[in-house]
Amino acid sequence: MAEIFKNISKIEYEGADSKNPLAFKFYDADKIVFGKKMSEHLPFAMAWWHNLCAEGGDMFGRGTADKSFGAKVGTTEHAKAKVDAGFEFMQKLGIKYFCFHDVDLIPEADDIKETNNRLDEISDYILSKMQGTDIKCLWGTANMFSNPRYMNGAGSTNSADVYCFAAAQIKKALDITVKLGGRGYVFWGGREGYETLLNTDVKFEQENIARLMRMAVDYGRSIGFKGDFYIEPKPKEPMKHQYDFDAATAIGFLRQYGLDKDFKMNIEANHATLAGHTFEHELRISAINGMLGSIDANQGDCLLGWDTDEFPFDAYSATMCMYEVLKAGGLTGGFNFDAKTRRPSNAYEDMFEAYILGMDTFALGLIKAAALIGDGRIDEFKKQRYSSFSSGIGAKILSGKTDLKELSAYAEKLGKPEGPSSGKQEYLESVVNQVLFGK
Ligand code: XLS
Ligand code: NI
Ligand code: NI
Repeated sequence: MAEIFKNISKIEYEGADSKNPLAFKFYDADKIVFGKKMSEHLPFAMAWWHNLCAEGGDMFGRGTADKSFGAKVGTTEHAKAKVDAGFEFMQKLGIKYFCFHDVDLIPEADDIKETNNRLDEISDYILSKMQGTDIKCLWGTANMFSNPRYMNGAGSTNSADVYCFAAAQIKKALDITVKLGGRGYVFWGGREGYETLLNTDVKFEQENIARLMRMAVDYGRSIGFKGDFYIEPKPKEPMKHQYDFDAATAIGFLRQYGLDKDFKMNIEANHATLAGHTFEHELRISAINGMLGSIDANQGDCLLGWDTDEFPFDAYSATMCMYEVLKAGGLTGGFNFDAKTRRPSNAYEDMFEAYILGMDTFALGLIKAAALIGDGRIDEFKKQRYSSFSSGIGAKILSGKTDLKELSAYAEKLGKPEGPSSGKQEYLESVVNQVLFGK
């Protein structure tokens, strides 16, 4: 089969001084950082939809990038050409995983039976491409937001018939995920939410979503899926209000419906900021609840109020992300670049340069997070900050063997509390800068 990205050869690590746009400056796959190879800390994945399907269209204009890969768009040949392009792309970058929606792989037919036949054919083709490479599937998902039938939601729809189509898509997407050896299965509830309470029974809708997820778990386990199911929280867009607002909300939902043993979070940076949180906040909330699963690696724009899905460039944010990931002992999933090149970045080289940027940014984040932990000042400060709970009345509080009467008597005796001590935020921020830019 003909090479698609002809003038681009395998991307190599050349180091921080390299001026070669098609080389890694920080991502050195085999380099050991924090006890493991960089490639093991950072299982990167290619997002089929942005990289192989999206042509850069927006609300005001059509696409600018050619993603035909030499075939007529909308045909089976094109679906296969995307597979060829995707595998060549991943191999040239040394990316070991991909993520997909069902309808990223093939053009959706009017009849779901025909769509499923096409999915069988293309997944056979993907499987044959996987053989002889070390490329694997990170996660699959069903697109239950683009087709007009989902205008009132998928699991949250008011139509029992539409609900069955959602079930059918999930069943097939799970079949394909298992066939391709996927590590995870994602639910992103793009249309699971509402525009107005005037027409919406929130409790009914949420219970129905939970029923669908329960059926997905039961079916997945019955066909041998051992991986994690993920909820990818996002507060808004396309809906005004989406049920999986943020990690805390999604975790509460999973616990409420007894789904917490099978699910974890897939945290997307841009969704975190849309929810009014930092990326690291969402990671920390997931981690402390034992639910940090996977990451959609991208970034938003603080001047724009929507999901801009930019390639990660912010080294501070990547450092704080990797600090959380290292502290949590790693991910069960990976780092999926749910990101697209800007509309005017429409050449093949831009696809590569975008991934190089993303991979280098996370490599930098990893190196700097490991250095922050190695430096120790931040962790030590945090430990000290809570030290009043390690002895005396503090230790008694933690033991649970006290009550309001005793604590009140203690306070009265003191008259006035000692401390609390300074939070020292500015000092800690300067430690971060010193570690990031000191050498
Ligand atoms: C959209 C979501 C989507 C999910 C997969 O905002 O990020 O791309 O990752 O359905
Ligand atoms: Ni995403
Ligand atoms: Ni998103």
